[in-house]
Amino acid sequence: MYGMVNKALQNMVVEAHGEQIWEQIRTRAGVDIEVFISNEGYPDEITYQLAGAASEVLKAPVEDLLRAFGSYWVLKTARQGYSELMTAGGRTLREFLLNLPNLHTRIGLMFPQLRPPEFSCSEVAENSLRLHYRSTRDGLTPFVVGLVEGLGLMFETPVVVTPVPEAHGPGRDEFLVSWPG
Ligand code: 1DX
Repeated sequence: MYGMVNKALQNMVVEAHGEQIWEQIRTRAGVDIEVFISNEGYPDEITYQLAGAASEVLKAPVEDLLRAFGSYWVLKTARQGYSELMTAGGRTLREFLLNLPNLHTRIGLMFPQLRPPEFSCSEVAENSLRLHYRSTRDGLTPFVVGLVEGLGLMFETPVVVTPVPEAHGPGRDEFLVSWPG
């Protein structure tokens, strides 16, 4: 993944726990890169190693960490660093979710090394929809829950995100997303 993602994870940990804890995590992960370059590609392995080591050092389930990271990504990384992109995504949570497929096409064109996930929506109602997610990567379902929760916070819309508990195979998932009327 682009260095941006690892850098965001580092920032989240450092803001909450300080530099020393990050150094512990980085060492435990066996990652000798001290500074990630945002627009450079890194092996996915590095991100997974860092997340796993963070889970061990912080004694928190990796799912909880990924979920928190999803919100952080939307509220800090994307909204502060790519505000135009996020503003163009829509004016409400519902609009933004319906625009996610477009947004990812655009992001994919901007950054050729990006392997963005595919999103689509079905069963679209006034206060709910079913979000389909298909990725080249495995194990990131909790990250996606956090991303949508972050969008809820961004639009000040209390959102409930429920992964549909059927097996869809690696890198594929569905979520029921609902918000109050
Ligand atoms: F709901 O892969 C809202 O590296 C959402 O399954 C979801 O393949 C907002 F400069 C700059 C750069 C850089 C900007 F080149 C990325 F470095 C991307 C900014 C997206 C804002 C996807 C990041 C693939 C890296 C992936 C979950 C899960 C998408 C992460 C969240 C807006 C982004 O993002 C999976 C990669 C950006 C950039 C946004 C993503 C890769 C998202 C969202 N994705 C790089």
